[in-house]
Amino acid sequence: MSAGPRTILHVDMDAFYASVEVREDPSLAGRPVVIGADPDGGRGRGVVSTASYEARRYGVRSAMPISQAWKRCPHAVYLPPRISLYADISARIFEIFRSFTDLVEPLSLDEAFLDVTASRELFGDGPTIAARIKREIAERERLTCSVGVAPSKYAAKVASDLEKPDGLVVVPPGTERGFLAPLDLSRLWGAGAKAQERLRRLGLRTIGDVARLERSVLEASLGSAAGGRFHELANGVDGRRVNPDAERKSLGKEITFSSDVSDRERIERTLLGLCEGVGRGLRRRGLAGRTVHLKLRWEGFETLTRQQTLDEPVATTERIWPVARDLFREADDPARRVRLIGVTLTGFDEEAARQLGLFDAPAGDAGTGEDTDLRVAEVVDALSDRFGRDALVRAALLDDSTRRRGP
Ligand code: TTP
Ligand code: MG
Repeated sequence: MSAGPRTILHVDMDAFYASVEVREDPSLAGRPVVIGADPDGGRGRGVVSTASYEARRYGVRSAMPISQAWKRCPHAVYLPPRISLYADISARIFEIFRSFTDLVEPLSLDEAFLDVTASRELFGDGPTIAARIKREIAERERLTCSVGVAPSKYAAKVASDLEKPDGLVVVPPGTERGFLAPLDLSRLWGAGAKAQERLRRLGLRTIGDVARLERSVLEASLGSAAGGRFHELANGVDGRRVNPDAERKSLGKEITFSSDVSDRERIERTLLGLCEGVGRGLRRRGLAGRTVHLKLRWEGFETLTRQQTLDEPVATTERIWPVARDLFREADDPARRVRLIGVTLTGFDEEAARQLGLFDAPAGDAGTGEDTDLRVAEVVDALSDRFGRDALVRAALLDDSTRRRGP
């Protein structure tokens, strides 16, 4: 990792679906365009996906019923969305992002964080890269976007929105707090209507007001987790990394047997292998999950799922396997043969994963059981990359599981 402040970009396409439709039909340029009509072009029961900036002047907004948009702007052009077209364009835009850095975290089809800290030597400083990305998207796709450049995700996200459309807002390192201070607290990331209402009742109006308040007062009003987080964000403190895997909400593996299996030991052995695969996948991505899901399909195709949520996120076979095995044993009907078995982890928690040492990890010394498991697992990963895996680890785990079976 390079020292010094990070350079993070937040890129968000302008009126994305509507802009694409205007590009496809230049006669729409400059006119109010509303995306979200029913497929027959009717104005029936749909909701607005988005509207061109011309239509927004009439108060048309995303998620508004089409009937209401029609009242506000009857002369707009109403079009049904063409998601696969937008997805193709999105893929090409993300290729442009990835030509500047591998660290691209997609937030939606039209929006991403980019960590370009290590790209600066090659492509120029943050504002230069932002301008290049805007130019390439304009030249190749004939679309505009808005970009925020900042040392943190939060400041970059806020910055990209300030001068839409076709904006480029730069927040130099060290100026985050001053940049955020005058903004309305509705721009406080993660503050929903309820939290905002509470903050306003404390007499706060701007992000700067939140920043100046004692942390303990915020914690007392909003709970320690949310209060603490808002206090840090308002003060420009946001260490969250750009995570290229963040869009991943679950990671799992499953196997369909070539013929239905009645041998319980073989099924458990297979499940163990799946747990190992999932654990490796999690660790490789710096993830840890809190919920273990088991999927079981009987002969004949009936399928059931069982899940268990743990107190802390896990990423090792040693932690995943006993849970998956118990879920299987509870769900199992030994009279029936098994066609498919699978295990999936969800409930990823980047913060917890960092605390477990999954990120930037020189693993700590003495620690929790999970720390120890984790070091073992990482050693096993490294060894198996070199020698191929199997016998050693699985034998050990199976022995262990037999022992744990006791009381
Ligand atoms: P946004 O980036 O939120 O909106 P936008 O790109 O249309 O406009 P802006 O210039 O303000 O960024 O969402 C991207 C696309 O996602 C949008 O074009 C349509 C779709 N979308 C919905 O389908 N429903 C919604 O409620 C929202 C917010 C977006
Ligand atoms: Mg957008």
